[in-house]
Amino acid sequence: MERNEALEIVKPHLTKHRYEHTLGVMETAIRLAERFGADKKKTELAAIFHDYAKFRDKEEMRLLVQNVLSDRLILEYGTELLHAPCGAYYVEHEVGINDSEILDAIRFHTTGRPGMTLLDKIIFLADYIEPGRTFPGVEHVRELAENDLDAAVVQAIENTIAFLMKRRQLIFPETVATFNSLVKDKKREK
Ligand code: DGI
Ligand code: FE
Ligand code: FE
Repeated sequence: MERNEALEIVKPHLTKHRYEHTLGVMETAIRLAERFGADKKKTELAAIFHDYAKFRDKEEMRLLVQNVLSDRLILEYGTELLHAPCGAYYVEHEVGINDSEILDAIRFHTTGRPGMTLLDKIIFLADYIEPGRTFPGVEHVRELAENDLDAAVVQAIENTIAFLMKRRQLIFPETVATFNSLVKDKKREK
């Protein structure tokens, strides 16, 4: 699928602000793919569709997770997490993309997962550092992403977990498992 066709499909599902975020993620992700050697077409499509379900009805997504995706746990951690796994499902069944690497990058773009693929990391990070993002500490993650993808991902996760803790929000166990997995990989390198 060509870029413009994909953008036309996703556009009506997003607000103007979220569409601009998506363009930022796409451009950032492609730059990361060039730098770290990922497939550019897969990166482009995963980025374009990563927030496809951001504005879907929450109740519809809860039912999908419960009845079709059979994931009880995620339902206990607030509604923000739903759009990632539900997005992967809708992109497969409504848009017709069936590449499992693209679908996984969408599925895990909010929480990560232990043993993230290169494409997972690129989409996760591009979502965090695209030019429209202004979180405290984002500039440091952008610098890390210049030459150490894993260091950048682990820093983004640290920031997210700290942000959630400060607000007394629940931390999804897979987010912590992703952090642990990256820290273990780092220790093994030494
Ligand atoms: O969809 P975006 O806004 O572009 O970004 P995203 O998919 O990373 O979603 C960010 C939201 O997800 C933000 O509100 C924090 C929330 N989030 C990320 N990790 C966790 C989480 N929420 C909970 N409860 N637990 C997590 O581990
Ligand atoms: Fe998202
Ligand atoms: Fe996003």
